[in-house]
Amino acid sequence: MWPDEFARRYRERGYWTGQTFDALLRERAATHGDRVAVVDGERHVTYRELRDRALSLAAGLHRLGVRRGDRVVVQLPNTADYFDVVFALFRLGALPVLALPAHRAAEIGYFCSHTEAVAFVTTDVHEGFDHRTLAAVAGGATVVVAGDPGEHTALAGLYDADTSHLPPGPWPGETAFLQLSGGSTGLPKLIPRTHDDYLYSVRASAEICALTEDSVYLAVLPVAHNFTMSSPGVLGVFHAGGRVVLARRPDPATVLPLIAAERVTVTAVVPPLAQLWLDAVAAAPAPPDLSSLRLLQVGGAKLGSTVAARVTPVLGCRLQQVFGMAEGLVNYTRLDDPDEIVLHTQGRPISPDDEVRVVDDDDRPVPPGTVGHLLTRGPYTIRGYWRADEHNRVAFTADGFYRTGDLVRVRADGYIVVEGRAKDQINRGGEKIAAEEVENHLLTHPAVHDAAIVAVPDPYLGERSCAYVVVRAGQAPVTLATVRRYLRGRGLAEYKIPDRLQILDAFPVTGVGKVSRRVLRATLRATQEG
Ligand code: OOB
Repeated sequence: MWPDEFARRYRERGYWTGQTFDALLRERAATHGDRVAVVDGERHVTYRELRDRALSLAAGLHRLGVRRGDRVVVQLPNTADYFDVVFALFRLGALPVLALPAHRAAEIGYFCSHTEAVAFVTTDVHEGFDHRTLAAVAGGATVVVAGDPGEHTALAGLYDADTSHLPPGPWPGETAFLQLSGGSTGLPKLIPRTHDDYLYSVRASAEICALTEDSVYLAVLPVAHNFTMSSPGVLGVFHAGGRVVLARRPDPATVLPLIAAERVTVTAVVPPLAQLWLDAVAAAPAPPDLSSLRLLQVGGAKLGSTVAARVTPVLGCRLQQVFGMAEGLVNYTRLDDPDEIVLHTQGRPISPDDEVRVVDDDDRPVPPGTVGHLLTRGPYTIRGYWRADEHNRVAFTADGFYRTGDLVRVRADGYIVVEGRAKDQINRGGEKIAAEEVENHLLTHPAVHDAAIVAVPDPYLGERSCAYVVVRAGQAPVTLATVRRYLRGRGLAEYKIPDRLQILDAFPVTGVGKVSRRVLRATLRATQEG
């Protein structure tokens, strides 16, 4: 948490206003009660209904034993249920642990055990996968299922008409939920966000993106991801009193008709999706009606300027680049910025109190305009991961700056250009893969003597992952198919499964003594082209 002098400053400057998520929804139900908050297929939920549903679900979850401070792993696709669940937990002061629909047994099992979750809320079947099978790794957590619950607790059965026994809610300075880090270590890290800090980023983002009660936001990426949730995302729309339309799938065939039918004004995507939509619209024999669309936000990975330049001519809307991270700092190009900025930079920070430092390998500031490591501190950037003291000593500086792992250049006008990455992570079209996490799984394979996961360039996703493997002497060589099957069998999310495999007799020798895995990965990356 923030030292007192910082907390005081952030309050004095009006960033931390003392509002909770529950209060936000209560206020919106009072001011915009009859307006539609969420559209999920045929289902329309007004602000008043959303607030009522969240309260009665809070009562039911409380009856089930969920208490303030408890952790609840939430894994739901883009459905109206998601909002009932998270706002119910916010009301109780229980902490949603925001898992993604793509997560499987390895991730969910770890989240449940690491957070000692009291409940795991998921769905029945989504994209062909039966999420109820994950109950096997939920440990002591009560399994709650949206849809057909099988042998588990039905979410639908938990809405309790009697809310009189609800205890008082949390304080705004408390942790409201745990967000997942993209990660660069063996085990995913959890990010504690408070009501105060998160809602500041939400309100400020809604203002930067000029959201109003007439905004219609299409949620395409998973709603639990920081981009979709708060940049300005679904919460920014709720703050403004607008309408959230949920897309079950991100493909053009689903999304383009939805934009036309619901008169969507703003949406957010990762670069590969932007490219896919652009290609689909450009190739359509009869162009879809995108006349309502005002803004396409693109972020999560670097957007090439060639793709960026196609957005306005093809879609007829403005482009906004978003460079953010679940740990905090979010940068936006502004709606009135000239093309030069919108096409070629990743924006500038939300807050005048976002501190941005660009340093060399020894933490010394680099000359203005040169590339270095981005460090940041501010009113909505965490000071430490949840229960990770040891890792926090390396992930943060002594004076509280977060080491983003991104290599950037800050222009004279304050705009940031992302030039690369110094963290052991693969950014697969916005989905983040921690090299060490996948390597650790690979190393459990009996035929694998050593393994390194490295990014390879990809024209569509930006990067894909390649597993470099040294096979154990006397063992039959592994193939891409066997490696992929093996990792799936270990319950790893599909996006983390290597796209390619390279078998090596030995890893390149990179120096004397113990070879650093970071150096090894860098060497492998450098030898890739050959
Ligand atoms: C967003 O959040 P995360 O936590 O999934 O990933 C953060 C990392 C950044 O550190 C950076 O490495 C990369 O994703 N990144 C970008 C980028 N936006 C994110 N790299 C280059 N250009 C960009 N525009 O990805 C996220 C969170 C909130 C809003 C938007 C994205």
